[in-house]
Formats: sequence, C-alpha cells, structure tokens
Amino acid sequence: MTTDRLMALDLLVSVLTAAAWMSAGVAAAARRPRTAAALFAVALVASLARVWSVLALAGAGWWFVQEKITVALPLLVAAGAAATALAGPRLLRAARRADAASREAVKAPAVAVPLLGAGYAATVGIVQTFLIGYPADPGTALLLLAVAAGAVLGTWRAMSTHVPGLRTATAVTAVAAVLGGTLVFVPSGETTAEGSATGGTAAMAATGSGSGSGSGSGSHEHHSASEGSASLMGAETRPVTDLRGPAVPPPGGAVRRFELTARTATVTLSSGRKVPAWTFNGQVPGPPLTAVQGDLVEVRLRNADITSGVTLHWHGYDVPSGEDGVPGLTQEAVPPGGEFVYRFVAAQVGTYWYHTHEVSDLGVRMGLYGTLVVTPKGTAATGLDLTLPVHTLGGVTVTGDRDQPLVRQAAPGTPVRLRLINTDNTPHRFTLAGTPYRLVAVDGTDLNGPGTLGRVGLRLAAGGRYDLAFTMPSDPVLLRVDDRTDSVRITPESGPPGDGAAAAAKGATASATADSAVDSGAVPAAGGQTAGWPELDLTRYGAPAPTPFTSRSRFDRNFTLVLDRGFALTNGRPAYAHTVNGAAFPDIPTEVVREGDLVRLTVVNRGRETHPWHLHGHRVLVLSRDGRSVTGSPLWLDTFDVQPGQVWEVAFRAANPGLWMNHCHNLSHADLGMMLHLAYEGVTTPFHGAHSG
Ligand SMILES: [Cu+2]
Repeated sequence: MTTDRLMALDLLVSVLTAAAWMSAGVAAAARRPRTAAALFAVALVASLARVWSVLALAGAGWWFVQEKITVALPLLVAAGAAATALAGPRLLRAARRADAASREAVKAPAVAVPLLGAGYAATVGIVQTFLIGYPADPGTALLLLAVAAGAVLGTWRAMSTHVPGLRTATAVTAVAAVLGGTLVFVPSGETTAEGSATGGTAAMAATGSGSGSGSGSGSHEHHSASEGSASLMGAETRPVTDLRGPAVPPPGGAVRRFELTARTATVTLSSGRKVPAWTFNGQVPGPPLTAVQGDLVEVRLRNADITSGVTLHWHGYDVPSGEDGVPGLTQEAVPPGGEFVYRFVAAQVGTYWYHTHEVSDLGVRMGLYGTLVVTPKGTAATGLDLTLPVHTLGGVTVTGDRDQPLVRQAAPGTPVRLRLINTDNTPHRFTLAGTPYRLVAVDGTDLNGPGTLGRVGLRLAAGGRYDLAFTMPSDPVLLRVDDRTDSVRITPESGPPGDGAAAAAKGATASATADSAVDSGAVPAAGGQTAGWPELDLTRYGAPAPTPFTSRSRFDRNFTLVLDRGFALTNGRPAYAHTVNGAAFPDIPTEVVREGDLVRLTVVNRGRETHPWHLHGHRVLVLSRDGRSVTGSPLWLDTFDVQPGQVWEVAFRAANPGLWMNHCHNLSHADLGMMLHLAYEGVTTPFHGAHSG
C-alpha cells in the first residue's frame, strides 16, 4: 500500500475509533446497555486497528508518525485501557441482564465518563495531526492533554454532584494548560537551520540577512544585512546586488535584447472570448524569448500599471542571484513607472519560462509569464518546433494564447518537437496520440537514452517542462491535456515533404523501426479514451549514466523539509498555513550553505496536497523517491512533484552563490507560508521587502 493510502486509512480508523468510544459513552449515559456494549466492542477493535495502522505507517518513515507515536497512541492506549478496566466489566454485566437496574447502572459516571474520556483522548490525536502537524512538541502535547483532561472533568461534573478531588484535578489541568499554552504561543527565538553542519553563528547571520525580510515577525524585523554579516567574524561578505550578469556576451555570443512592459489589458483568446489579464506587452503569454547558447540575454522590464509591482524570475535558469527577480531578497519589486534590466548568459540549452515573483500567485495566474527557449549553437532549426505553455486563464485551459486546439500541418518525415510547459499551480497530464515519440528532455535537461513511448500519460509538475520529439507520421497526431482538452492537432501535409523531412527521413530509419513496435494509440475522437493510459514513471525511464554524485556520496549538508498544514504565523498573520517543519514563511529557518558544498535535500509530504518543490538557481539531481533509487536516466529537475505521502531525496552542488528561494510552486501554497531561503554564507541583502513570493 502507498503511504498516501496508509495515511488515508489511518485517518479513517482514527475517526472511527474516536466516534466509537464517544458513542459508547453516550449510549451508556442514555441507559442503553446493549448498544453501549456493542459500541464498546467496536471501539476496542478500532483502537487495535489504529495501533496497527500507525505501526504500518511507521514503515514509511518517522515523519509520518512522529506525533502519533509520541502523543496520540500512548494517550489512546492509556485512555482505552482505563475505560476497559473501569467500565468494561459493569457494561458487560448490564448488557447481559438488560433490566431496569442495569440500565441505571450503566448511566453511572463510573461507566459513561471513562468511555467518553477514551473518545476525547482519541479526538485529541486527530486534532494534533490535522491542526498542528509535524513536529509534535512538548507544549502542544501538554496543551492537548490538558484539553482532554478538562473535558473529562467537565463531563464528570455535569453527570455527578460529587467528583472526588475535583479541585486538585482542575488545578493540575489548568496549570498544564497554561504551561502548554506558554510553550506553544511564546516564541522560543530559536532560528538556527535544521541540519546546518557548521556553527550557529554563521547560520544565524545568514538567517538574519536571508529571512529578515518578513515583516511583523517580532524583534528581528529590522535585522539588517550589515548586522548579519558582522557576526561572520571577518569572513568576506558580498551583497546580492553585486552578483549580476555580465554587460557583454562571451566571445562569439550575440546580445539578445528584449523589452517587456507589464500592464493590465483585456486579451482576446482564439475563440473570441475576452479575459481581463495582467500582461507583458499586452499579451498572454508574454513575448516568447529565444536565444542561442552563449548569447547574452538582456531584458528591460518596465511596469506600466501593475500597482502591486512586478519582477522577472527565470524559472529553471541558473542566473546570477542578483538577476533572479525575487522582490525583497534580490531586488525591490518594480513599481508602476519603474524599470529593471536583467542580464545573463544563455548557458543552459532547453525549455524554460519566466514569470513575475511579486505577489506571484495572483500575478502569474493573471498572465504575467512567458517562455524562454535556448537552442544549441551551430544547429540550424529543422522541422516543426512548438513551444506550448499550458495555463488556466479566466477558468479555461489555454495552450499558448489559444483556448481552441492549435492546428498545424507537417509533411510526413518532418522532425517535430513539442515543448510542454506547465505554468499553472497544479499538475497537468499530457497524452500524445497518433505517433510513437520520445520524452527527450525534462526541465530543460536532455534525458539519457529515452525509449519510445506510446499510450502513456505524462504527469507534468506545476512549473515543470517536458520536450517531446517524434517524426511526423502519415496520420494525424493529437496532444491532449488532462484527458479532456485537445491542445494541438498536427495533420500530415499532402504533397512533397519539406526540406527538413528529407534530412530527417535519412536519420530516422533506425528509430522508426524501433518505434513501429510501440502501439502509439490511434488519435482518439472526442471523449476520454486517453484517460485509462498508465502514467509514465520518470524514475524508470531512459538509461542510467554516470552522475557527479550519488546517494552514497559524502554530503556537506543535509536538510529535511517536512511539508504539512497547521496553524502558524505567516507574514505576521495567524493562518491555517502550508508549513515546512511546522513553521511558515518567514519563520522557517534559512538553509545555509557554503560555496562548493554538496547538499542533500530530503522533502517529505505529510499532507493531503501535492507540493511541486522548486529551488531557485540550481538544478537538483534526484537520488531517490520513496526510498527507491532512480533506475532510468539521471533526472536533473528544478521542480519535483512531491505528492501526498512521498519522500524525495535530491542533491545539488552549491555552485551559484547568492540568496535563493526554496519553495512550493503551487504559488497559493507559497503565499500561505510554504517557502524559505537558501543562503550562501557571506551573501547579504540590502532589501527588506515584506514579500518574497
Ligand atoms: Cu504546495
């Protein structure tokens, strides 16, 4: 069983357990001995099932059961055992006789209160998992224990005029509640990053410069960059504003100049439907940016009327930190009337995208995004190459700027490349029918030895990219999104094949032979025929190849991020936040690294929602998912989809000094706290903006 299923099962069992104990108590109080006895039996079985489900879940990792094993289970077992010992014998005797006297007997507090108490104890465990989450701390444990004890005392007092030792018990409970509450609600001031291998001083310093941008989080609000760097004790420091791209291209490179002006506009989709949007140059998506490897990309961003401000972040592109476009960290957001010039060398080949990072949840959703494609030097473009950002705009799925299928023609034999980009907050599932194809690149990086595919679904994480390649067959080809929206239809061109086809036909013979063995699936008519296609497991696709490091390497830093939901302060407001290790932005400790470090990141999803994890400025190598190593092509990703119950282990070399966001790319989750900073020692920021999302 998957961890996700186990988590759901455990939840079901825990609710059943609480409900059974509670209703057994209520039935006893209502003088129904037989019903109470039956429910008592159900509660016992459910409690044992709960012990089993927690132990089964423990096999998936400590993160998933920590609060269950330290708090919920001991409480349930203790309360259940007490209820069984105190109420069990009387309840069974009464149920056997079921006369008037026995009905009165089960109504007694000595029977009903222990049963209800077990119900309260079971409920506390659910509350802890759902409202507080990971990690459980002594404060919340004490507080919840006090709540359960208080409920028992209150119930007892309501059912009986005399409760022995009531005053003492109430006093003890109140003290426990106050103590627990103090531990929970008074901040401890602990800010060192978990797993930070070096001394606290450096970690604190970088935390000051990195995460001090959050407003309203207390006395550290004005923790300035210079304060932070002072405690580095003589180490060299650099402001992030010095980490900029060059003004001239490397030898042989050209300068590619673009101007992007952010402004509100009403855009017209292909169907004629009009959507109010936030645009670059009046269009959604913004102008496609292209470059050849080795060019210098220079983008002048202007803001016409986006009142909340705008920046440009180069998603998946490892630009110098000062060009990364994170407001409050690497620059100030560009206000209406302002501008900012970004410069970076197009070193990476492949499919990327750009988007605003200021109030990015709203900004990107409204249309402030576009594509960035870098092609290798010295290769002439042949065939059909389509860049296809998929977005939900005004409630409809659009591919590029179309809300209807894009129809193109290609001569049979033409090489075709489809660059799929998911610019939404949630994953999309793509299917390609009518031709065998290969998934040749993921997040801009070529896969090694990708095999031929047919009749599979490709789940693409929010923010992620897939490049598909095939040779145009003599039948139509259809790209579909989420098994319902026809996105691109390519029909064979009649007449003689074009230039590209002749060249391609020569080289394609070998692969065409192999491809013909794969059932690619006929182009489906309208309907859901692709829905049953199995999902491709990327960790087993393609061929292995040597990597610069593996899970057996010696790591300089190990960070664990446990993703969950819970009550936490985010940007100074209490919220039911999306949390990392129990905290929300800006209170999540900054991860501090030193240039050259080999860093391992373990990302655990304890929650019920998918979190597409995105580290700025670095590609990460996937080491394992759910404890299983990657057996296919090495996977270098900038966005990896951490589904409920999953554990991803990834690694990267810290080779791009700066201050970087490390966050969930479901931008509404980021907005609700699920982001933190990764800071290189000695890099400081002069910015103090409240936003980093
Ligand atoms: Cu998320």
